[in-house]
Amino acid sequence: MGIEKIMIIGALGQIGSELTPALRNIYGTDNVIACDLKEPGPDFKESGPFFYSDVLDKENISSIVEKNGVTQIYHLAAYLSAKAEHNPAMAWKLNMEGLFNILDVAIENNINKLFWPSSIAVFGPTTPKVNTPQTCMMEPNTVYGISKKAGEGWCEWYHKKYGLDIRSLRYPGLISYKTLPGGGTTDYAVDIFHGAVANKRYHCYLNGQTKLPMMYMDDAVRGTIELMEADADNIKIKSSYNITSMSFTPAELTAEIQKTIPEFICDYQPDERQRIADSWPQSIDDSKACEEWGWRHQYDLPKMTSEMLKHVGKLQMESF
Ligand code: NAD
Ligand code: AKB
Repeated sequence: MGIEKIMIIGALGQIGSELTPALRNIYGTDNVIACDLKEPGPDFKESGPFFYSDVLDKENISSIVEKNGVTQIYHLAAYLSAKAEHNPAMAWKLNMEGLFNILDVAIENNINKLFWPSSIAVFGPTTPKVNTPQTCMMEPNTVYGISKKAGEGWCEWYHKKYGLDIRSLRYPGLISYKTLPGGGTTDYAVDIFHGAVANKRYHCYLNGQTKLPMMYMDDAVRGTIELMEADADNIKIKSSYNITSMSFTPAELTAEIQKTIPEFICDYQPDERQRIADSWPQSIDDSKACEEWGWRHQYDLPKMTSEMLKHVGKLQMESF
């Protein structure tokens, strides 16, 4: 096989801003093309090829793929859960039409491999909440969850009909410090660190006992690349793999932060995101990912908390 040329759509988001440099380290800066609807900051712009592009503009995406000889696509552009509930029509359009455009561009241009992320949002109130299995009752009741479940079905269908090598992970809530999250229900687990470091205070929009599956971004980026580099024969699940690292409640995360910042206070003012969180699993069974392509998480709650406090603290020092 020749040199891979990788296109990342939604490269300026929470995942893309960390996945892009990680892929550039492996495949070479010029072989990883970042695309987004937003204008990048000067650092990102200077760090490698960038194209302003809208995933809903199929012709434009197709021409970038053709002109640059793209062989792999990572499609990350989507409306996340909380934002999608406020704008269901736009969320459905972006999450579904965007995916169809990429699936079709992939077929028309003989793309070798496609990555598209799903989410724990595919599960719903009738799903077993603890150690949620790979395959079980899935009746999501959010716009976002419905779009991710439909997306998983379409990925399987494109694989069956066209043999497209499409790989996917059901990410839990992702925790990172480089870019703020983009409108999800699990965002509190990032915001809380900024509140703790800046003001020693945080108002949490979920109640203290809401347990959700979470993952530190380093694990998510490494897992994504390992999935994409795994031997195709090992990727038996064509919808999307369960993966996880840890599960905790806001009260447990607060207690972990208080080990370093004892004065930190978190209070709880649940809003409409509580309903979304209550419909999702508390913990995930990721044994299929472990067995089939060797997934192992490296960050637990104490290790993630210590990394986040260190990096968020550094960012706040630099901003003075
Ligand atoms: P994000 O909202 O931080 O980033 C999305 C990026 O897509 C943004 O930079 C945005 O400008 C761009 N974008 C939006 N509309 C676009 C369009 N029409 N054309 C091109 N780009 C467009 O999202 P994220 O957190 O990085 O998530 C990426 C993917 O991972 C999404 O599919 C999301 O559902 C999935 N996911 C994320 C999490 C998480 O916790 N972050 C968890 C589960 C699944
Ligand atoms: C969200 O909260 O919407 C995302 C997700 C779990 O998909 N972080």
